Amino acid sequence: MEQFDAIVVGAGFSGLYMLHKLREQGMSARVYEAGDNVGGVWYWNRYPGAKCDVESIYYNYTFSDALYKEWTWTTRYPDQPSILRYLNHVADRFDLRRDIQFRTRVTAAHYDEKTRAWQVKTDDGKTVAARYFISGVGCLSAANRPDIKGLDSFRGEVFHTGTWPHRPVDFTGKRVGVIGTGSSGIQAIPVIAAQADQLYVFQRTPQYSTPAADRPYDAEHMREVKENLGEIRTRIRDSWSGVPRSPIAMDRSALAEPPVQRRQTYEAAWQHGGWIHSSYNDLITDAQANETVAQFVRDKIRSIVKDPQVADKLTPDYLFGTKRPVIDTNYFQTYNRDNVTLVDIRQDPITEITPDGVRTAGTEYALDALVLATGYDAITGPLFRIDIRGKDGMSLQDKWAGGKEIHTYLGLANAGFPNFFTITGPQSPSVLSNMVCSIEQHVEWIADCLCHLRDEGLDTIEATVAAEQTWSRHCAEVAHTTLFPRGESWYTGANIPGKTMPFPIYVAGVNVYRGICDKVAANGYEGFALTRSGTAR
Ligand code: NA7
Repeated sequence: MEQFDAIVVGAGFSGLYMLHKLREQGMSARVYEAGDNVGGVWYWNRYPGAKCDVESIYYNYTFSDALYKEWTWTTRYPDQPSILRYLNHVADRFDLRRDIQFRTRVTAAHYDEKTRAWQVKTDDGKTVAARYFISGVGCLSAANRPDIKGLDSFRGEVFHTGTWPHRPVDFTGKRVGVIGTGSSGIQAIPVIAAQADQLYVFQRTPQYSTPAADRPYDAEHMREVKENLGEIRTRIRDSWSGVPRSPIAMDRSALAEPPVQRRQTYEAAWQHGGWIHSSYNDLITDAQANETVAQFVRDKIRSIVKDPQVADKLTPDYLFGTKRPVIDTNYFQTYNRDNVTLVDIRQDPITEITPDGVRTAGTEYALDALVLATGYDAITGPLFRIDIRGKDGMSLQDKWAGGKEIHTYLGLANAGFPNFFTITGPQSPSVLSNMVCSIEQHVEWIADCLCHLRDEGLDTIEATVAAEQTWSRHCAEVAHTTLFPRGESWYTGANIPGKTMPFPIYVAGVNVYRGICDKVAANGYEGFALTRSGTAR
């Protein structure tokens, strides 16, 4: 059986950097990747209009000055082709591909207590062994194909935004249906509307979305940025979300300002584009403050959408930001087009999909193509697709009661699963942060940890049950100081029938979180049991 120091799953931002760090430290590693090239979620997410909503200059690695200097982003928000080009460049620049096995899915990883190694099985029928098993599967990589009666009978083409084909898709002259209005749907809808003959949008829940105000970066700005990576890195790391914010905006309460001034602040944020919820410091902790921004966005929707009945259907009534907020390019404007019809499937539910289209209780919509913008089995979904078993054959799925009870230490490690690390795992800042910032932090922490084990001649590291309980409790306590757990969203599995999760994200901020992780390491990996040749330390 082939043996490695580490096996890494996934060749997205996490897996690529993890591989680079492992190599730098002289460790042998193999990355398994299901796709036939690098990119992770950005390899699969090729739907029309796919973009990241973290600004380009922050949504990239900051570990290498040379890499930062040689890459030039051309627009404020990076689109999917640019991100994929960037990750291909990283893979080539650091010569990563030779340790990545593409077109291979990891199906199982079992910890063998006798050899203190992970046995990793892949769908090509092989098994390899490694001391460390590292997940870089991401949080949004298990596509949610909805279980709608008759879906397989549809005669036209069916696409999922998360597994878009790698060939051009042309909707010209076609009648297209889009189910779902999350980030993916909201990005795709204006682009598809401009191409298709008719577009029908099947909306279950309306969204708060604000303009991205995407624009080209000018050359002078990029030059300055490249000269200042050190400062940018510090601002990223010192922020709450991994995206630097204006400190002036962040230290004010929305309720402390008179309504006229508050509206001016929101208007300025709306015009500037991007995340409006960082305008004040209590929009996500105080329901009354939250209502001020929610009402502002509702008014905007009503002012943009000409048909008041359509505007009503598009207007959300829940807490702002508890469902992942979205930024868009001409989303609400798209409903003013003659070729776009909004179908509110809460009022008029889809009863089935027929060979010819979508049938609701009231109407039949004839379609040539159907786009499922129905999101992901998020956060736990990608991990549960692998049969991960720790000591005594315990599966991760059982340990977390199918996701109903998540217990981790720092969102990085699990009691009962020695030498297993989850990059951006549940109970870390993950999807409520700039993922690249959180990935770099986790990868560097894991790499330092593995060096420590090697230098000290230690075989295993395993979270203690006590540390895990304390962390999970702390995570929940912090979450409940915010409004996040009150929302119905993929954060808690509300989008998947039968799935419920405790709120799985550590929301004290990437700055606070980094400090905690660093302290754990500085204190000799406090909260972990470290073993050498069978003895616990
Ligand atoms: P999201 O944000 O989960 O959006 C999925 C959308 O699909 C959302 O509007 C869902 O409605 C809708 N949906 C899901 N299942 C169904 C069924 N069965 N019937 C009708 N409508 C359905 O996924 P995205 O891909 O847009 O974005 C994921 C993340 O990627 C995003 O947040 C960013 O972090 C990047 P619901 O709201 O559940 O009622």
